[in-house]
Amino acid sequence: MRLCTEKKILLPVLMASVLPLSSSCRKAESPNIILIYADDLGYGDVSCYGAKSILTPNIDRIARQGLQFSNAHCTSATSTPSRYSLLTGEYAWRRPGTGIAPGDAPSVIKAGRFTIASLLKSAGYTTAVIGKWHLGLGPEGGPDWNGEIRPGPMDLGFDYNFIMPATGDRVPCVFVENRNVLGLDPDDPIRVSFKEKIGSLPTGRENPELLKMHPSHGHDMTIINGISRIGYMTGGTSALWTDEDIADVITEKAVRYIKDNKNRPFFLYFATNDIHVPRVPHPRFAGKSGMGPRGDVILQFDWSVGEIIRTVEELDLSRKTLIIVTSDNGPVVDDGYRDQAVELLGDHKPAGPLRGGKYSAFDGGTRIMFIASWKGKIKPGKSDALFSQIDLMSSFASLTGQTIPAGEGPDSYNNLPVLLGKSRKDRSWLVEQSLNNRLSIIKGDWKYIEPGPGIRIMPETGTETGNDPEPQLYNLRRDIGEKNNVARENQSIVNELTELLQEIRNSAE
Ligand code: NG6
Ligand code: CA
Repeated sequence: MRLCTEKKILLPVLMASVLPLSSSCRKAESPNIILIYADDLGYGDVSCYGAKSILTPNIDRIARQGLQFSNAHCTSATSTPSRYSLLTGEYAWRRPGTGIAPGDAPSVIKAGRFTIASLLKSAGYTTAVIGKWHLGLGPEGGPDWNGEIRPGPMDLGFDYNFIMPATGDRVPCVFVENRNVLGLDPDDPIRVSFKEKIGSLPTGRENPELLKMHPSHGHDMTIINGISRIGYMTGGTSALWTDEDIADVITEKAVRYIKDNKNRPFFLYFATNDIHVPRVPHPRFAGKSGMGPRGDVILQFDWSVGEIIRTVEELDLSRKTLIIVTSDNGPVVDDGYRDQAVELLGDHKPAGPLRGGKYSAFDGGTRIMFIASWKGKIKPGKSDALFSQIDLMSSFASLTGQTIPAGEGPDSYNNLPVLLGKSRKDRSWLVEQSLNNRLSIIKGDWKYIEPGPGIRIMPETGTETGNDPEPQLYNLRRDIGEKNNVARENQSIVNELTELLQEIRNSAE
């Protein structure tokens, strides 16, 4: 079928350089799409992006076979908003309630909303999410862990889901498969609270002697598998995950999914638990990096990537499969557990040359590793084009010949030529979100961080937040480390970017 995809243009003048895509009409294709989404993996955490003290041979291999981006961005410096924008094509800061979701949050994306999964489903794909969800489940008031979990990914275009509801450090520590907690014994129901202690399970605060990994900040509530978490839970004993096995379990599910669906177009959103805290590698990776658990789970993530690409190759699907490897936000060293990440970091720079990290308005928070590979279609190489994950929705629409319904994906633009390496043209601008919804905007060489109150360094994590009561302007081409604020000398650029940001803010449908 030959279809024309014409994405509604919100800011025609501003986005003119991205659109239209060779008159927006191209032959629809339906490669399998595997989106591997790491958690908290830094720009400098993998060897093809310059890491010296840690080797990631599988990621390096896919980078050599594909296109390695040096100027790609997620939309936010934390998980839930980045994932929200990735899946909906809408900036999370436009929607209240899209901040870091608690473990019992209701579905953050309203059931029935158009997502990347529903887009690909309408293009005839079978779709799945395997791994970290962190976008809430169930109705207002939260999910019924002991009954049917609805709404969930299946109400957002995913035919299959095998997920961790929130994060590894939040209760409940169970997998959800489609609409149910996996392995739950009805006689041992799950209860969860983020307000007060419930049940009789020990907590990290009261029984630190029971811990195999101690918190450095927060994370002192219910102990599961020797690790105290955020939140309290009781029951569900037979359903609890074992942290050491999470990578194996979800990677095996992903591999099985690829094998089972090898004969039809599929979309697999494989969102790993690695390298988020608590960092608990399988024994075969423990101690292997020399950098403690944080380094070990980078090796584990690399292994997961290797299993996926090996499966694709063995099934002879490389020419039919677009694989993307990227991360939800930048790196953090101490994110709440005493796991030696700080002590054993050595010379390693998790954010590479970038300043800040997870939570931060500096590029360390939101410029991420991004690799796209598709044998025979994407010419191996490097791209320094300014690219945003939020454009995946419209780019996939263009690829598969689909139209995005009016009002959906308002911030997603068709950037397929850049994704496929046919163009190196920068996105006209992009917006980054950090803590407290502070926004930054990048346009060409310039990055502007809006002023506002707030702490400069997070005491718990040591992250430079990028918060400043003064406007900040950096020339990223000359100063990738955002060291010299040149706002005063370039008032007209500050004015231009302030206005542009305001215009974008006001441009919601
Ligand atoms: C923070 C947690 C942090 C991590 C983060 C979410 C504390 C003190 N810190 O609130 O450990 O869980 O939320 O990370 O509780 S994210 O990558 O999923 O956004
Ligand atoms: Ca994250």
